[in-house]
Amino acid sequence: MSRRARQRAEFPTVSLVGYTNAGKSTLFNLLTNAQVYVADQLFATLDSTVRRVDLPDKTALILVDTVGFIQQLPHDLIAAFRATLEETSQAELLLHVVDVSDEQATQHIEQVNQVLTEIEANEIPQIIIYNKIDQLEQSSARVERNQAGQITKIWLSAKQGHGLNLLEIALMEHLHETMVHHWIRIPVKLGQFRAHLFTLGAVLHEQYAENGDSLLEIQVKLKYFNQLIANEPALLLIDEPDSDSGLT
Ligand SMILES: Nc1nc2c(ncn2[C@@H]2O[C@H](COP(=O)(O)OP(=O)(O)OP(=O)(O)O)[C@@H](O)[C@H]2O)c(=O)[nH]1
Ligand SMILES: [Mg+2]
Repeated sequence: MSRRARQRAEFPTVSLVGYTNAGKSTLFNLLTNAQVYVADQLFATLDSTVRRVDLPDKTALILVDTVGFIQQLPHDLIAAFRATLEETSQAELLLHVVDVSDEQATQHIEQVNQVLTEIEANEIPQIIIYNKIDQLEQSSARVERNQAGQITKIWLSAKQGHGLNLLEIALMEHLHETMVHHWIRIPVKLGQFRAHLFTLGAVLHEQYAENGDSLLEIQVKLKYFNQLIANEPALLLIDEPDSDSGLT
């Protein structure tokens, strides 16, 4: 597996989407300390960019900066646009960046959502990022939550770095609720650990390797999965085994 594919398997992917010029790359740079090209022009970003981000609580994620969405995409940009779509449709979470100082903000949100529907990414959870609050007369960084208490909107300024902490909190909260689904290989000597996973109800399917190692398909909360990986260095992430001869 390539390093990128490996990281993909281990960490959840969060994709920055939004209308062109909304400030996606600026926010990407802020979160990753990267130096991705930012410009006050349409389509400053022509290809998607991928970096790992470690949140303050050590939760890791893969952040993807994408090509700006627009209703009538110029013909020569369609290829670049398609390449970035694949990243987007596989994301756990979308950060939908909006230039809140733009009079057309509401229409842009609708247009972006239309494109997301076209690429079958409309069911992925979304947090709306109202960016460029420094351009508003009076506004401070803040979050809005829905009735279930989940953060649905964040007001911030990517350029000034205001509200970055709120975005990090939103990501940590969201990812801690995210379930991960993996195949793992447990050496025979970690039998107790294997039993523990069964007790937790985390095991979907089990097979055995020739040497007696246990191959388990597990589903757990990401937060718990990170702890498992940290506490059991002998535990290996594996690709789904070919044969289906295992026990359930
Ligand atoms: N005032 C203000 N300007 C911002 C803010 N965030 C980004 N910008 C500016 O908005 C312009 C576009 O920023 P980018 O980050 O390149 O926007 P993008 O969404 O990546 O654009 P595309 O790649 O073309 O889709 C740049 O001039 C940024 O400096 C902000 O919080 N406040
Ligand atoms: Mg960009």
